[in-house]
Amino acid sequence: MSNSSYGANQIQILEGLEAVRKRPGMYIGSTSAKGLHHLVYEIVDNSVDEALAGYCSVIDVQINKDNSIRVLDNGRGIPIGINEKSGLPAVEVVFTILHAGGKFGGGGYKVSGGLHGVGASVVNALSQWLEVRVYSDGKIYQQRYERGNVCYPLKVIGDCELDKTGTEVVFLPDDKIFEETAFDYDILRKRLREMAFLTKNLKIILRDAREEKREEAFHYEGGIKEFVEYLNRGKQSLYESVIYCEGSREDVYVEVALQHNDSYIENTYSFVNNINTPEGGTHLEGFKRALTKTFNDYARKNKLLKENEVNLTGEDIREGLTAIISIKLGEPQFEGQTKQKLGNSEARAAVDSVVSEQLTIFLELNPSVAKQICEKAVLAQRARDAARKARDLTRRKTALDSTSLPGKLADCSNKDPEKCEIYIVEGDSAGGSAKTARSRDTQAILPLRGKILNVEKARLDRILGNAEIRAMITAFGTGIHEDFDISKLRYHKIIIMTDADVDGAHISTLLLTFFYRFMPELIKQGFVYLAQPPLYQITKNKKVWYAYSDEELNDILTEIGRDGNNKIQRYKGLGEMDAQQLWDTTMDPEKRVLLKVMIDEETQSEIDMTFTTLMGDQVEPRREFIEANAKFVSNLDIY
Ligand code: TSJ
Repeated sequence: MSNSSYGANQIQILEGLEAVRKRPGMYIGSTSAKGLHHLVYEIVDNSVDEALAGYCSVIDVQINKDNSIRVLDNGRGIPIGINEKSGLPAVEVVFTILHAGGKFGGGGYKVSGGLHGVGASVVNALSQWLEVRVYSDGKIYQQRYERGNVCYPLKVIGDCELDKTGTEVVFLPDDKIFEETAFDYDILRKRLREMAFLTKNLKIILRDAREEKREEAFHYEGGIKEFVEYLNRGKQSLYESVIYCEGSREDVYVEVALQHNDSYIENTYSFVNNINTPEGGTHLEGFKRALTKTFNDYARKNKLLKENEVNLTGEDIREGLTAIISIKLGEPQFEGQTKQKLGNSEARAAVDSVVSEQLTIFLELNPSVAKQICEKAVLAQRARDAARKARDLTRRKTALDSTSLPGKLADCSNKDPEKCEIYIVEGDSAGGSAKTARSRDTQAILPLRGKILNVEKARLDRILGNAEIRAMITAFGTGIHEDFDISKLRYHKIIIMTDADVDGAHISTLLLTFFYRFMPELIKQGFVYLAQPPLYQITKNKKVWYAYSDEELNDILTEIGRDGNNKIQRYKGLGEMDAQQLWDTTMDPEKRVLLKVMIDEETQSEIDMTFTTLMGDQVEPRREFIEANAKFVSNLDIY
């Protein structure tokens, strides 16, 4: 290689990686914690590709003491031979040349054959230092880079066993680029486990070598079949087996796993090239089309639907369904506002064809499973009819407006929704205090009796027949489901006020679940809040303090002195406060603290999973309830 050509290459390389350092967001989305963790996925994706190509079975990911990351795989090793075009070893090209068509630059992503290492140069550019070691031909090759710059040409640093092959990459994210450089084990855990589910037979090990040592291995021989089992854990499945379809059509590789449980909620997750597509797209359409058609055909043929009965809808068949659709294809096209919706029409046809063909066979071979699903769908169909009637009822009521407002509601006199708030209060006695305490002009009070219906465990007809839920729907004025109209909302603050105990937390979660499932816009547009009643009242020499946490209680006691003159009252419920206290601590807009409930679009699917686990039947996952609720609340921003 002549000096001049090496020089020209170097300049190009530096310009490429400099562009990445100038605008990191263009390449990894952001420089927040999210972008930081993205670096790991960019590297691991390459090892997963090697696994998909059939050459790698173990990927070992470690968070080192200094917050650097080591990824080690047992694949073939990034080729060390000279790349013709650049005259450099292929491994150096991978790390120093910005590959066109990176995931954020638009363009392609090849599943097999070439184009590996997309993203490796980006990670390199954004790392204080990065070292790569390739184990191949009984030798260990190494190269080091600092902020993307080559420290020395690729060199042999030692020997290894002849049959050992693989790639090892260690990198330390640049604290000049990232706002946050500490890795979160649980964030990596979630994505790596998902990758392991999506790539059967691949073992992914995750280790934390920092203070709190942790180590786990994710290895699912059943792949997405086990993913479905995992999602259905803690639920009663309708039948034993997870239904699995797999096949290729026109270079689209399709894998689908599904199983119904006895709930009424659908949980379908779709992936393209191992990346979640929360907005779905053609692959999901193909799946739904195949499912609807195959079950209707089967039900007709086997007289589970009579001639005079109408077809089952897709929704009927998907009631209680848990499903994973995972496809791999060469050039995914993403559409829609967020570019997250798959657009390739061949994906629709491929999923439809694979699922129709294999599901038909499965149903023929498993008539008892087929019958159970069809019978559940027929029940869903009937419930849907009943629900329509119930909904017509709420519809007529909203049309009549305030004259038909629920009797328990103490409405406010102001008619400007922007100024109005509604307190949804646990229990009649607290409701009574709240009615006395409130500012009548702008604050409405709706007391709820006891626990509200768990909407994750009831069909629509029962939900709409429930008095507490009907009261909320009519009070809000918005209608529900397809009738939902946010512009009719009568209060711009919907404030949930429950006791500060486990039951109160449970009621809050039930209410949030109802809003989330049936009126998600309320949450998305930021109209829902949680009131924060105090846990303690402290009195000393006729002065009064309120503490909203144990920590705050301590602070107050330290400040006023811990002596016999203190009287501490632990509030077990809202009912223990009189109207004045309730106003002072929880309702006075000048003094109160409200938590605003928000959904991060990104974590939407995670919340979906959280809700269904939370609200499922069985005891063990229930135990996690408080913890998960705390997590949900910690996802909320303090208003
Ligand atoms: F790209 C990278 F640096 F991010 C990276 C790549 C990081 C890690 C941890 C592993 C890898 C990687 C790449 N593991 N395995 C491979 N395989 C290849 O690059 C490879 C090997 C052989 C052949 C061949 O055709 O013989 C082709 C490729 C793409």
